[in-house]
Amino acid sequence: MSQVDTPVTQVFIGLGSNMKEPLIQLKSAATALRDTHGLSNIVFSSVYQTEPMGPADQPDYFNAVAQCETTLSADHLLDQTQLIENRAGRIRDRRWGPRSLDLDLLLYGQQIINTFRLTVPHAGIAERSFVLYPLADLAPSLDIPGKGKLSDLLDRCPQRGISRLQSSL
Ligand code: A4P
Ligand code: MG
Repeated sequence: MSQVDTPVTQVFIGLGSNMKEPLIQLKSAATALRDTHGLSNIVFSSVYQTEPMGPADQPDYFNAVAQCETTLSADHLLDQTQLIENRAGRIRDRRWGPRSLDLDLLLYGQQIINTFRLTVPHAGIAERSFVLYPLADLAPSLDIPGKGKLSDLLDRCPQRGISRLQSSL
């Protein structure tokens, strides 16, 4: 069945990993996103090494953000990102615990979505430095529905505990 079911929408997807060679995990995820039918014009932020939010007894994360256009509905896009997470051997146990790959749908156009499967903009988007700084690499003048201007959110979110790496995806 075709998954091409909506007009073109600009989306942002957060990538995170702190297990099983995180940089390789992010590179594989980038390839998988580039190969996903219904996603196009993908660009990636810099990669950041970030201190863990949540339990401290876990390794640093590597984080990045992808910007792309999609013809998939938000639900079908989540199906695709969860498939990519599962292929990376993602095991869901501890909340905010270590993970081989986490793909979060940060923004889906200017839509606000609240369903049993999806909260968009992503619930933590406004407070997380490991999301806001990569987002600013891609779209510094972004407006986040219900949250305000990205530049204002950055003013309230110090660049503490995250460092930009030389690697690109
Ligand atoms: N879900 C709802 N909204 C969304 C969305 N916008 N994008 C639902 C993706 N999924 C969404 O997700 C649980 C359920 O959330 C999904 O089934 C989906 O229907 P999950 O990926 O299985 O679980 P999770 O990721 O452990 O939970 P959660 O609360 O989403 O965690 P976060 O917010 O992803 O945070 N520290 C650093 N430095 N960097 C990180 O990337 N990530 C986390 C996880 C913790 N600490 C971190 C980082
Ligand atoms: Mg998640």
